[in-house]
Amino acid sequence: MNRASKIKDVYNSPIGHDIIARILLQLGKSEKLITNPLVGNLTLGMVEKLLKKQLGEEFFDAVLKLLNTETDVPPKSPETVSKAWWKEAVFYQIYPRSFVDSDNDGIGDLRGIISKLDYLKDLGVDALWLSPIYASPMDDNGYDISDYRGINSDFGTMEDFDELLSEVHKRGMRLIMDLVVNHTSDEHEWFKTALKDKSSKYRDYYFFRDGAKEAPNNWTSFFSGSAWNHYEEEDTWALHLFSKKQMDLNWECENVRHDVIDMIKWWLGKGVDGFRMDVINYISKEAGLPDGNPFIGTLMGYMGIEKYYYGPRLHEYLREIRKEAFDPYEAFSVGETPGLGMEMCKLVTAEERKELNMVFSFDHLETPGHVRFEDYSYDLNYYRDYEIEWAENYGNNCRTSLFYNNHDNPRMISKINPDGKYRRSLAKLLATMQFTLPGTPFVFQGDEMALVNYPFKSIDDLNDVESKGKYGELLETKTPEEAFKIVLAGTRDHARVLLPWNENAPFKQTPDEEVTSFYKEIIDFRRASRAIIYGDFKVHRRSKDIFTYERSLNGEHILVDCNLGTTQRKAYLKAIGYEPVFESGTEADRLSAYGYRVWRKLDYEKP
Ligand code: TEU
Repeated sequence: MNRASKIKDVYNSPIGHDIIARILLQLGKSEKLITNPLVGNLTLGMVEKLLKKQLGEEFFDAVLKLLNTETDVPPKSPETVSKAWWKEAVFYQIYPRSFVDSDNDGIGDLRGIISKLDYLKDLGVDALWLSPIYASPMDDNGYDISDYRGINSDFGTMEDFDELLSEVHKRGMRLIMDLVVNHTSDEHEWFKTALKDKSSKYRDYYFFRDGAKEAPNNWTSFFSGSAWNHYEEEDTWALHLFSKKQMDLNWECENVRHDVIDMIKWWLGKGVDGFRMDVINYISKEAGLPDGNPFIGTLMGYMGIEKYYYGPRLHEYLREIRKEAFDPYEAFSVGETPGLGMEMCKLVTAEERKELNMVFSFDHLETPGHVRFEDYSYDLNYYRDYEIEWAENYGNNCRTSLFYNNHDNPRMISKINPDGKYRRSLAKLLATMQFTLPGTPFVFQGDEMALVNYPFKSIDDLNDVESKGKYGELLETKTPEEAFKIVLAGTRDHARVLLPWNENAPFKQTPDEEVTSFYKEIIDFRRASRAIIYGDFKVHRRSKDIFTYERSLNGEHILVDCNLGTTQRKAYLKAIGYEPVFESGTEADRLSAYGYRVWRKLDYEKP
């Protein structure tokens, strides 16, 4: 690609599609802007001339560099979906710090998780994902690891972990851990040695720049401020994309890759079934760590992100980890890949590519043109369109992850509609879609209780390093009240409050038993349906607040009818020869607010 390339050709290339789709998403614009012939036939050079003032000098250099880095195209989608346990499984994410506090010290722990394994088994969970439990100073609640082979004493001991793993397996469940290898804590031995001894083998494990008078580039941290720490005494700088205590590992260094692979094999050797891989798409940085493009940095909110979110050696590193560590143990991998579009995700997860099994993409978690730190009403019509896009285009050799909450986001029910009278209906509507759409469901702890956001009163109530950084940044231009209001809308702490079943939980929102029972029933229903797990997907209706779709395989047909809003809607009436299996209301011809109906074809005989 070059400046003579037409917009339509760029949009038709995998990486070009993702880059343009991301820009449109951030701007809240429709793809119609690009697909109309007038714009589509413009060359990049023409657009550069027209928008030079807005885009700045090197915008197209940055875009073309990214475009031309990737020379592969995603493999074609095969006719059918291959079988795998992780396509049939329902996963459940546990954030150990707030799940179950068995010793009443205010922090969840491993023995608490053990005490809830029967509950999780009964709910229908097949696999657990544990957020980090390793030794850590807890600057980012464990995503800052100081010893990959140690257990944080807040959570318990290695013996507790061994017991947890054994009890999980006894119940026929699996357990995946959180692999955080884009960075380590600054209290990790590797970093402490590297900082003190420039001749140490660990010096090359990180990004140090000696003797510079100012930060080596303009990159900013996800947790506010520069992405560089300055060490006066050692006259050096070191890179951290996240908190000041989370130091980026240099994956160009072969010893880093070797030590990470060793560590992965050590955990897999203990019987762990796989890993969720934290910001794994950030591990390959553009050589020389060049300045980020100002237009892109402003648009994305993070300067420099285009220099590392889909780096030049990403696929090579992922293949190496897969071949050396995961494949020998037939271990499962799901990468956390913020910012990757669908085509990039295909290149990272298509089965033939032998990189990751699945990824978490996050573009469905905010309505286009909005950001997490913004108090707005999330539009489920966007969620519908996003899930249809992935169901129809991600391919049978790739597997969508289905989730609407995690430990990094406010609770989805509150984002859609904070009016308590809709809490139960919304919880069940979200579950209906999560357990009948094509893909693998990931339940976040408390989804099955219909949990909502917490009414924090002040910044002092918050624990999250990201939120505190954001608050400090906002105070430069806003009053404390204005700054807190913005942080409250998006703080990750909403998802990290001690669950209400704990004696000392600050939040006595009663778990909704009816919702929990619904989760059990619909998870059970999904488990018995090959059409849902492996079947086709067909849209029957998609209009304002309406989403009606059908799943089918070998004569089994499941039809799902949803009302995505609060106004009563006409139900789908063409379900002749079907029987209702789940329904939120009794009037066959309509759907109540956030109503749903799941039908099963009558004449189907299970093989
Ligand atoms: O999160 C990375 C990530 O996608 C979010 O942190 C996002 O980049 C950020 O909130 C800006 O929108 C992973 C973990 O899930 C998160 O808990 C950690 O804080 C982070 O990486 C660093 O390890």
